[in-house]
Amino acid sequence: MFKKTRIQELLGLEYPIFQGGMAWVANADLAAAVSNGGGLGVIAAGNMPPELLDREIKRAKSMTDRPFAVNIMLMSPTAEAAIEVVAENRVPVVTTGAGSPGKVIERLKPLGTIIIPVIASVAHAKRVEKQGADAVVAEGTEAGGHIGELTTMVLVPQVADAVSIPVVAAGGIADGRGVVAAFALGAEGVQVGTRFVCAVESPAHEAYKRMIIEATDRSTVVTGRTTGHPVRCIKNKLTRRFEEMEAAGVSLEELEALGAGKLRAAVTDGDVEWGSVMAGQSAGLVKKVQPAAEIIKELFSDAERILRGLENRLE
Ligand code: TUI
Repeated sequence: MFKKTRIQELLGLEYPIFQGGMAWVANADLAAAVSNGGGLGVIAAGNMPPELLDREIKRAKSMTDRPFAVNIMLMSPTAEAAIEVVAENRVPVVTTGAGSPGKVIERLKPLGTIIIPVIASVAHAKRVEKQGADAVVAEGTEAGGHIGELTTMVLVPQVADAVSIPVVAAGGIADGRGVVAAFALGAEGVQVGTRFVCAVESPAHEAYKRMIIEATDRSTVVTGRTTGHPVRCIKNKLTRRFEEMEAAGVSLEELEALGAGKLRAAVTDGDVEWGSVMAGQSAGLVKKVQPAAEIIKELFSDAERILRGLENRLE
């Protein structure tokens, strides 16, 4: 077995693994299944109305006694309301994404909330450490959804060198090999998104799960670079239309209108042709739908086996 990392000590986790805070996918059912499996389950506030977030937090509490987190998507118009719902419910851990978490830290740190921002650069990691973050998730561009520029391979070791708080690696990790690689790069934990979309307990539509399972190495594409908000999705009619419109130089408003509501259409209604099928490059590594607890066990038993194999390569 692995020695406990600072991330496990900080959060009281059996395994050093977070579930990604994926909008519309990361609900109470998935979060509770991951937490009950020994990882950190995460409810994504996304664009949820505050009443719905409140309901999901209470539902998660009824399904698990273990710690779970809420992810606050900072670009969302509902972010401020989400901070208040998290405060009222005394959620023990918050992860943030897609922006600067200053307000989250200011409001929630005095309540004792553990705050773990997702960052995509060394500068941002240093800034949040100074602001009082307890750890960071360093997310490479292999990840799904809204992404930064740097790969996990180069981001994680540079962030690990630059900060003294624990680093969790994200982006491209979907199996035991990825876990070992993340630890080799200086991470003390991993965050996994795409593989948990395909958990039995994930509410994603069957068609969404099937699209991930059928994906290969080059199935994803990044659109929206011209808007300043690049997003990685599985290629479909929507991403092709997006590429055409970006090439034609249409306005930001038109591009935003094309994207509006499309993630929910894919996740909830299963519209995988015209919906936004956000997924990481690791989709090509995801082979089946499995219970979340089984995914976690498999990742870490494979990681252990791989490490022992590596040790045998030493003279
Ligand atoms: O946030 C994510 N992934 C997401 S959010 C999302 S919802 C969405 N839908 C449509 C368009 C855009 C978003 C889907 N996937 N991951 C965490 C993440 N954070 N990745 C990159 C960043 C990030 C980027 C810039 C964090 C901070 C930042 O700048 C901070 C600053 O102020 O310098």
